[in-house]
Amino acid sequence: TKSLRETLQDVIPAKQEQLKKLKAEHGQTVVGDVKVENIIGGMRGLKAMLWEASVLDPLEGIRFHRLSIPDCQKVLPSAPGGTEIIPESMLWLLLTGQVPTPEQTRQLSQELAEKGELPVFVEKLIDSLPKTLHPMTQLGMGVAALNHDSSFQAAYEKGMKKQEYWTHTLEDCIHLIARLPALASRIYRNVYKPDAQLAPIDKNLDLVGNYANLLGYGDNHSLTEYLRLYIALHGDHEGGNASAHTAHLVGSTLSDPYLSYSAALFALAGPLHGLANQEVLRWQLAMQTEIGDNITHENIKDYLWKTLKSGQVVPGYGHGVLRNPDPRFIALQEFCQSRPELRESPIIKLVNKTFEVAPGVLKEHGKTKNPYPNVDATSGCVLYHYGLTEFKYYTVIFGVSRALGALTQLVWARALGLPLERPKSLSMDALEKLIKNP
Ligand code: AMX
Repeated sequence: TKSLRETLQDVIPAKQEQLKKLKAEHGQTVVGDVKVENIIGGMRGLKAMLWEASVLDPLEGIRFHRLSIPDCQKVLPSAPGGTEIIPESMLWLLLTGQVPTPEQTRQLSQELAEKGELPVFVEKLIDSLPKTLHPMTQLGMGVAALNHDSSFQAAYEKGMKKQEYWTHTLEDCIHLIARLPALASRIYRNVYKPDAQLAPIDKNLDLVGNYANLLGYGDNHSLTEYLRLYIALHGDHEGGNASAHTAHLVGSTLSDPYLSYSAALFALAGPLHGLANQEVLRWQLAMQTEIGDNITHENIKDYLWKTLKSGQVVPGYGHGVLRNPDPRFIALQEFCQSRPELRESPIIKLVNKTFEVAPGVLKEHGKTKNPYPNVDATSGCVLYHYGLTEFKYYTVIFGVSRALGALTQLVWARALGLPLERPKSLSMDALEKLIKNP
């Protein structure tokens, strides 16, 4: 059985060769136009970034190295006693393009558990923060502080060769992922359960097994399985989304993985991105309060229009790239349908009923290019059902997850020697001049 590092050593040379060939043979090949609407429209649709681990198709959704979500659910190993994909198997797939064996997955789980403790100074830093500070701010601060032990930064100071960049990047990425459960659960404990004792990391458990334990939900097998699936599925969504792109941009300056991912977390903290799952729950609960027990299509429709007419977006609907229901949403809904207690849950029922009505209303409203749900339309509501009701915390769980993809890309960016990112910007005057004189 090969280790993760040996597997990467095997696959990197072919990728380096592929890039060299692309550069040499197609450096000047044109693959798209830049329109003024791209420049003023948040670069939507512009093909301008290399990202190895996943590609997002507008209709079909995400594929991780060619595997769709249902493919992954068939082939990626789960935890002992579980049935859902676990983040370790997704991380292995993202990093290497290969499906790990159960044994390889266990080895990775073990390594992560062994590296999972936080340095004492980071514990003290987090404990010193006011509990009123948003959990995402705390997470970003904690991740940035972990760069104290960055292997990449230490080796860079000593003058490492470019060929060694990726190995040190990988060590940092593995350490960071390993420490996220301890960091994220410490924030949860401090903010919401100040009297609770944090469990020690169990060296025999997988990453999410430990995370659930640390959060105080270790005995809830169903929630633990949901978190495994949730964190595996949110791991990567190609490169252009704000959090992934931020990690890539900051990493391109050769900032270490801790600083790069810390920056990504602050992009994730925005309401149009990762904060949406907290917004969805707030919105669905407000809907429930307003319409009471009389949950009919008509009442939901009225509530949707009320939201839209007040100038707000319908949270959990629409997407920058997707033009169909998000297959991650579908996968989480299937998880709910497979469990009787979730099928009967009032909040999950409300999410389902909203899904039956919202696309029609959004089409009639006529603004969004995608009237269908994204993953956030359900993800937080399931947590709420399980009793994890502190919705300001939800984006932290997303933040634990997105590390898988964003950090994978940092390894690839250093292995491929990708350069500093530096697009050209223009003022409106300069743009007008260019339009007159292309
Ligand atoms: N409800 C109401 N209006 C919406 C809408 C929604 N759910 N989604 C998009 N629109 C509006 C936009 O605000 C925009 O209006 P404007 O022309 O007045 O500015 C118009 O439709 C066109 O937008 P778009 O091209 O369809 O979407 P986009 O690429 O600009 O934005 C997104 C994508 C996700 C930010 C947007 O759909 C949105 O705000 N959705 C609600 C928030 C949400 O669910 N975010 C989570 C995204 C997934 C994630 O990152 N976790």
